[in-house]
Amino acid sequence: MNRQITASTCCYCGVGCGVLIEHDGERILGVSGDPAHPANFGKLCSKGSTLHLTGDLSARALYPELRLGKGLARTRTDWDTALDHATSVFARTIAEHGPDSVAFYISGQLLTEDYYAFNKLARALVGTNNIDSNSRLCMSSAVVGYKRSLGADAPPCSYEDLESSDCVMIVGSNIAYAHPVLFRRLEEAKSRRPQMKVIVIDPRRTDTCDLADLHLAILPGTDVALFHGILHLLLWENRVDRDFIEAHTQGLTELKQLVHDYTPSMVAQLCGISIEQLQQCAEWVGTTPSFLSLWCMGLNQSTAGSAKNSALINLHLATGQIGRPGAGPFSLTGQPNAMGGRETGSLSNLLPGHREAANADHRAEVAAYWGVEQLPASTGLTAIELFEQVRSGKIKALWIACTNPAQSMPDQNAVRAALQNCPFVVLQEAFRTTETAAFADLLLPAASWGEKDGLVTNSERRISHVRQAIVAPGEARPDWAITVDFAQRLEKHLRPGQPSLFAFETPTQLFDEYKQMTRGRDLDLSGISHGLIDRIGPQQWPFPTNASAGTARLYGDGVFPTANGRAQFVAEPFRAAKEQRDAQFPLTLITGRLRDQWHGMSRTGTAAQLFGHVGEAVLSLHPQDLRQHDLQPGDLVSLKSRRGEVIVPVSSDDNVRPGQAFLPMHWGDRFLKGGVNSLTLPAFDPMSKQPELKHSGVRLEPVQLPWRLFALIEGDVQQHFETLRTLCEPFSYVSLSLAGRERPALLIRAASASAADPSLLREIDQCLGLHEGTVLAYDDPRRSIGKRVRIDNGRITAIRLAGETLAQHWLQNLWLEGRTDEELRRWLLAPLSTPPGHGATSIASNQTLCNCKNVSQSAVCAGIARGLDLLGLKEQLGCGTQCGSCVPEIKRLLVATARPVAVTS
Ligand SMILES: Nc1nc2c(c(=O)[nH]1)N[C@H]1C(S)=C(S)[C@@H](COP(=O)(O)OP(=O)(O)OC[C@H]3O[C@@H](n4cnc5c(=O)[nH]c(N)nc54)[C@H](O)[C@@H]3O)O[C@H]1N2
Ligand SMILES: Nc1nc2c(c(=O)[nH]1)N[C@H]1C(S)=C(S)[C@@H](COP(=O)(O)OP(=O)(O)OC[C@H]3O[C@@H](n4cnc5c(=O)[nH]c(N)nc54)[C@H](O)[C@@H]3O)O[C@H]1N2
Ligand code: SF4
Ligand SMILES: [Mo]
Repeated sequence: MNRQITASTCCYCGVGCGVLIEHDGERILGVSGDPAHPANFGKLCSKGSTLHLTGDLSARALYPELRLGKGLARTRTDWDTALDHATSVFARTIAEHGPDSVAFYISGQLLTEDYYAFNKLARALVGTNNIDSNSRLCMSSAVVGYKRSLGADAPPCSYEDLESSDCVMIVGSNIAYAHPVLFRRLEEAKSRRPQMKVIVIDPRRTDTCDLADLHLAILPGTDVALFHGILHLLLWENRVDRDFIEAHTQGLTELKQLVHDYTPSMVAQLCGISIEQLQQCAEWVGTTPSFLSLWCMGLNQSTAGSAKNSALINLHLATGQIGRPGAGPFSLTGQPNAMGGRETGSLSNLLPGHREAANADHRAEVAAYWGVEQLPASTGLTAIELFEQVRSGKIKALWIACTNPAQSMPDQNAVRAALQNCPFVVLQEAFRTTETAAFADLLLPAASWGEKDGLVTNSERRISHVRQAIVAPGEARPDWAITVDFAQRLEKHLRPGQPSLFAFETPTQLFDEYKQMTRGRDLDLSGISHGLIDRIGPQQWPFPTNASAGTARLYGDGVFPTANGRAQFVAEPFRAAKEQRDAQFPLTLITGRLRDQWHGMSRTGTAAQLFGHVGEAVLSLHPQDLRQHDLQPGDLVSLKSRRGEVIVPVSSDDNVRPGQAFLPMHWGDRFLKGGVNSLTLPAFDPMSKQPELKHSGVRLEPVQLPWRLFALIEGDVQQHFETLRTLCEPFSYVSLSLAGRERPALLIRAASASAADPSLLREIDQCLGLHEGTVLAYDDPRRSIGKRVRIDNGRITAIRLAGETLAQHWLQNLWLEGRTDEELRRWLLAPLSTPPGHGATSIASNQTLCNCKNVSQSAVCAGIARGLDLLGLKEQLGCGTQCGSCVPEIKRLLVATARPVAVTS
């Protein structure tokens, strides 16, 4: 076999790790960290290191598919027919209803060249600013924060600053899960310099707190009050940098008046922390030689997201902690190329090169460069507004690329109604399985990671090359090529006889045209090229023509890209989150990420191994709230908000505070009936227009769903997924997941108020292969109880329990261990399904803590019981020795099981 290695970049988070792809030109065989890449120096997290196990071909979109009417099925077509059809619908819609009747909704996961093509298409050719991206749900509050406080959308720091800082404040970021390789770098830095202080500000006690010297579990949404409270203390204790303030800032007088009222007692009470904690935090911030803050969605996804960002930056300006090693306000970027999106103008209010769509001079500059008469002056729609306009019928043709709004947008019932209502939905996707795919009139198969070529910018402004390793499967094409091909067809209608705006044949040509638009601007990339990155490695912008190296840190001279060169203090009062706890909805629902899943799971959800850590969507509640509702862990509840309902099992978790609940964001309607975002609200920040995905008012209602179903089927998981999900639609609770490693299986859990129709059960059995072959069966139709186990070559290959499912975990273990002993036969013939001698066993102990070395939680606990410490566990079990993502959790188990040791004097 012709094995080759291609150096590329991980397609998941904004850390932007370099990966070495091992492949044979057609298949990706393995991945490892690129030791030469300055973001990760060879490390990868549990997601990056399993990239080669994801992306099951049977889940991929391989051919264009078109349907010619709602309710019809899409059928395979060829690229010419597909794009000609799209062209004629777009041309007709624009002619009849004007350019603002169409819209583009794109993604922070596109490459820079893809973005550029989309921007030119929307703004220069179609003539609309209706081009927004999922970064609106992610980074737009940080964009506003940087721009109004510092003058430009530029994170000023480098990853090295994180390592050299004396005090790191992590706010609203679960970096241990969401940016694991950076967390690893921080861990190492702190172990080298234990005097380094780490403060974590998060309503939940996350794995990130493992590194914290101080954890402030503030009440959701109260960050602005906290930051003002810290500033209050800094000012009144004279721990500010007067010289810096004098020379490089403006606006402190007004802010000082505002924060006068944010007294320690008022702030402590409002935030739900102690005055001592607040004082400790302010003391560290005010006295440390270098102060760096890191933040992510806990600040941005808020109706006060812009205020939260600026209030945090205020602290850096007051202490002069910016532009120096180890210091600065450092926003973590979520998606791999959300930064590139911001640079190329991929939010409706922006234009390429950090320009503004509302600025007439900027529009004129861009129009002149593109050789068009003018750019549209009308305001473009932002994500939430855009889907509202789709629903109201104003947007009549919608082009979606590289995002799954029918999973990730808040208020899903409204979003699905919009998609249902839209006359023409185009979806450019790598996977045909997503929730949004169900609404697409035209599905265009996109090449995905490892199959396409272009540039991405990570959180520290570093541009890396995403290189193609293998050919795209089927007829999938790279995003830039799809967009350019469509644009070339559309310009024949909209600009007949004029020279093409889209004479691009390679991504390099797109980049070379784009980069000239950044010349002389804060982000100047004019010195960068694909070739340069290949020669000298990934570089941080600005990188002007003739530069020999990138720029590690901004604002070292105290000059900011504002009109008068001064940074701006922003004085905005604290405003509470939109939905406060009340009698009707007494809990605050927080949503966020898990360690091993990526967003809507189109990719990570194809690898059974990535379900080992967390296998299903479970609502975390404080033990006190469980007791109050008379619930046991594992019980199903109906979780209701003002917008929707989902049924989920509960778990007891004292990492959330009473009155709060946590649900992972990953489960859409495919994996969990209804999907998490049917609960969340569309309210958004007035400036950034970023929705408040982090806090919604919810309540728990008991449900009576006595009839249960559990099914497991080994083998081609994707083949069964859609069929079984559809068959299970009549049940109230439906949850799908994968399990196993070498021999993956699909798992289904469902519940219903009454027994399933026997004919439905027969269909499910047929799909599970339980209608023929060696099937052990027991039925008690009177009690609607049934058990079926299929055995092939002495191993369990399929299971179906109906009625009650007490034996599900026991059976799953038998399946995993490949056992079919006498116990199984005896259990099958017994009228109840309770497993022998077990009661209802829990799967929790089977949870895989260490994915790399496949070490379970129970093995780690047994090791701890034998007296092993972290080093011993690593040596004996191997856990935590590869990617290290599980180390915080192992440490937590060590602490939890620590026994008092007798001390002899
Ligand atoms: N494993 C994994 N990693 C990812 C992703 C993924 O899907 N999976 N997605 C990537 C993307 S696009 C993004 S945007 C990032 C997101 O990265 P993060 O923002 O770090 O992740 P989240 O879990 O969404 O939210 C972070 C924390 O905010 C806390 N929080 C909630 N409300 C508040 C509040 O009012 N104030 C404060 N201070 N904290 C609050 C939550 O409890 C949560 O722990 O992750 C990136 N990395
Ligand atoms: N409740 C709640 N909801 C949230 C959040 C939250 O914290 N809580 N976080 C929000 C945030 S920060 C974000 S960033 C969004 C993310 O939300 P989405 O953007 O919907 O997330 P993904 O599932 O990553 O969607 C990317 C899609 O692109 C497809 N894809 C992958 N590679 C390619 C490619 O090369 N080309 C094309 N064309 N397609 C490709 C994938 O299959 C996938 O379906 O979710 C938001 N929603
Ligand atoms: S931290 Fe993990 S997910 Fe993020 S870029 Fe690195 S390997 Fe990929
Ligand atoms: Mo994000």
